[in-house]
Amino acid sequence: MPLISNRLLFLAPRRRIRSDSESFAGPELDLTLEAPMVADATAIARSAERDLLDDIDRAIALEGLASDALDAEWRGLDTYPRLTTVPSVTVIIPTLNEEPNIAWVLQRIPDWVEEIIIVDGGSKDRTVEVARAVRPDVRVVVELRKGKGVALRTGFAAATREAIVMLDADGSMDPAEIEDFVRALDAGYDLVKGSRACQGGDSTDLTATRQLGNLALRGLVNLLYSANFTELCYGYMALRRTSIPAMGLASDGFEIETEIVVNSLRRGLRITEVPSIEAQRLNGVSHLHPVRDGMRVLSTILRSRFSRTTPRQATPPALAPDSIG
Ligand SMILES: Nc1nc2c(ncn2[C@@H]2O[C@H](COP(=O)(O)OP(=O)(O)O)[C@@H](O)[C@H]2O)c(=O)[nH]1
Ligand SMILES: [Mg+2]
Repeated sequence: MPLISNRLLFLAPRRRIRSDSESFAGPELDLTLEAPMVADATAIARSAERDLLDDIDRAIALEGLASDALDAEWRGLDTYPRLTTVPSVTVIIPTLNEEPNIAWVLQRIPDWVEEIIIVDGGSKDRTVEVARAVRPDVRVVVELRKGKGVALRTGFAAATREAIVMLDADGSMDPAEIEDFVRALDAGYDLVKGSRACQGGDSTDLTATRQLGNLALRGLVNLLYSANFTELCYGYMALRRTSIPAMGLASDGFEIETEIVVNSLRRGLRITEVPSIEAQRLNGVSHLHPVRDGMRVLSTILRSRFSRTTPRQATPPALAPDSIG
């Protein structure tokens, strides 16, 4: 049984049927026995039937329910237009001064994503206020220690859903692709890497220096681990939350993305790539320094490959005192 289900079960609305046939005197069960329709959640959300989703009285997770247990649930309800299961997903977005970009990103996150966590590194602008205005349900965690790696590890510790998708706040990654990542996790992978270099992927944000660095570092990882990745230094990835402890993550900076990949390789986790199209950041400049951060990536690769111990989880970063849920 996949960990994540992205199917909706549509059942006949009992209330509606009841009012349609007031003289009904038969057994209760007959009211509702219309064959359940299994539908793709995302397709429905996008289709003309979208308004059907609005009147869901009660959603019940059906994962793992045997059919007779399902039947019991079914009988016990007063009203239930639909029973539904949706993917259990947390999206984690590290932010550092992304005020002009964050709204664009949040507005494009699919509505079936259950949890969005912003890990803010002490932005001096209105990043957090804008995020809250656009998505009042966003969880904001403040992590004042410097670095994208620290921010992500703090986000991982705060996440509560089964699947975790890492997304940048600068508008370079299209939130519509979240669905592709979640589908791949659902198929059984522990780690799903976005790739700008495989068929269907692309980037307009890669400078020549970065492209060269990525090529060399990716080649090294493929060589040392007998892998055949088309991509290495790219932060659009999804992970199964239960696999994170095995990754033994301890990186503070941008090398976290590489650490996730190489430590997953060492631990024999199931990894796949999905195509991703990277755009230029909407506004502002990158926080990455190609040479400094490239060296950190290199040392992460070598350390992971040649250390004798298997990756162990670093003490989870403590949430900063001013973290807010
Ligand atoms: N919380 C936090 N987020 C950061 C930090 N550094 C970068 N980020 C975020 O990490 C994401 C990627 O950073 P970016 O500057 O776009 O790097 P690039 O995509 O590699 O050029 C963006 O959403 C940044 O706001 C940091 O020190 N703390
Ligand atoms: Mg960026």
